[in-house]
Amino acid sequence: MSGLKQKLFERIQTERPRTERLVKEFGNVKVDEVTVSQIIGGMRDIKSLVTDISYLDPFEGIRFRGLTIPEVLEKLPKVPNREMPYVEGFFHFLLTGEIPSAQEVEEVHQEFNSRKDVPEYVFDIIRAMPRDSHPMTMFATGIMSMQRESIFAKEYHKDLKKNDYWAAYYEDAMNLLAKLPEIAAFIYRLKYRDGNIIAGDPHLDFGGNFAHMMGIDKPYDDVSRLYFILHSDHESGNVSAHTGHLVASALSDIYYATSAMLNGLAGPLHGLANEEVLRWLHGVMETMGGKVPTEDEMKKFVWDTLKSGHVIPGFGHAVLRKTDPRYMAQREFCLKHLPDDLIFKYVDLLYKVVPPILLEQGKAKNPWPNVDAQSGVIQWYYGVKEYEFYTVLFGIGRALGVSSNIIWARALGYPLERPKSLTTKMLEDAANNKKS
Ligand code: HAX
Repeated sequence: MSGLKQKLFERIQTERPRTERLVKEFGNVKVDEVTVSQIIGGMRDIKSLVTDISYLDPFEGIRFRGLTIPEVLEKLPKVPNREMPYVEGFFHFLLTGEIPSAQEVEEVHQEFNSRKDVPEYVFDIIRAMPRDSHPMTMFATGIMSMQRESIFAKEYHKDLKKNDYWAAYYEDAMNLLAKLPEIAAFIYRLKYRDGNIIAGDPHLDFGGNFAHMMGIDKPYDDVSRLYFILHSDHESGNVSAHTGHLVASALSDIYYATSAMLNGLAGPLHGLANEEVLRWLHGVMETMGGKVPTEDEMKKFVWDTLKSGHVIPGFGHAVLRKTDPRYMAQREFCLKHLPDDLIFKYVDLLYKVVPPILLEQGKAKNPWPNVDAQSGVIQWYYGVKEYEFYTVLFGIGRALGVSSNIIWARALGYPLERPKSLTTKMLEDAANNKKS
């Protein structure tokens, strides 16, 4: 058993009794009440999921395993002579809650290396798709096509015990995660670089190798590490994480669950917002003839967008009630590496102009920018100008968090997810009962 799997196994032994005791001794304790507007309104804020991988406080932002983003970036082992931590070490941390040693990071790196070869049929399938297919469709399809490799799906039919499900999911997750950078870079180079594919370099770490296969020089390796870490998890109620959790709760394997979660991430109200931000900004730039608009000009663009019935992409959030710390981490990167970039200046101006407008409009509960407002700017600056691709980058990161959550859900024996539906008449009856 690998070091990471052994550590995870030990952690599972100490965590299982906590969950079992909660259900057995405190199963009837009330945690929350549910209102009609929550039922109709997308289940906002109903406390009905459990995860220890990350927690999202509306006013503080995300903590991964108890650490804020600045703490994660400071405490996790860094790639020598680079600013950002190893993605491998971060995944170890998400899974076990422990900051890995350099040796443990190296072990995860070796484990990914031994599992990274992508079956040729995956490339054939992606190649056979119409070239104008969205990269997210190609990514989800490539992953889905590998479902035949699932160890869990095979072992399930061979007397696999429920307590051991997690171990088969772990194997599937490691096999899949190791291949994601190459599949994503393949899609990018196939679609946008005339199919000029760059082979991976096994000596490079997860983020470094991805940058290498994309064909982009330093510091794009650090950009990739930062991206994958920031986008990994946002507790488990967001569309992508929740989709992955839901699908795997039917004991669908990690390939089914990951391609499903990517399909959720591909929506413009979720991960696709990073593409939408750049599309919207370029509309503004075109109208402005490439110059930075004045504050008043930018305000007019924002109001025009709202009046046309569209949302301002990259602003607002279902849970957060402050500027997203993932936005701030990327902003810091921009201030350090690309302070004079034209699009960064646009985004900076939006940071000033949009929140007061959304407040004045009085609809959005959170007028502040989210992760997607800033992420495309950095990609564009380093040459990834095909903004359709940005959500794929989000997807690689999100797969780290979704896999961690799914492995733990199986380890703790969470059952099939199945909330109860009511009819509209039943809600009306409940409302009338309350009135009388
Ligand atoms: N621009 C304009 N209107 C907005 C808005 C924005 N950025 N954010 C919210 N609103 C509107 C909503 O559309 C809604 O209007 P209606 O009542 O007419 O339907 C109203 O304000 C109340 O919405 P809310 O309760 O504040 O927000 P929700 O929880 O319903 O939705 C969203 C959260 C993120 C979907 C929303 O803020 C939005 O559409 N933002 C723009 C798209 C975006 O940036 N998405 C990425 C979010 C982060 C993420 O998941 N990344 O992957």
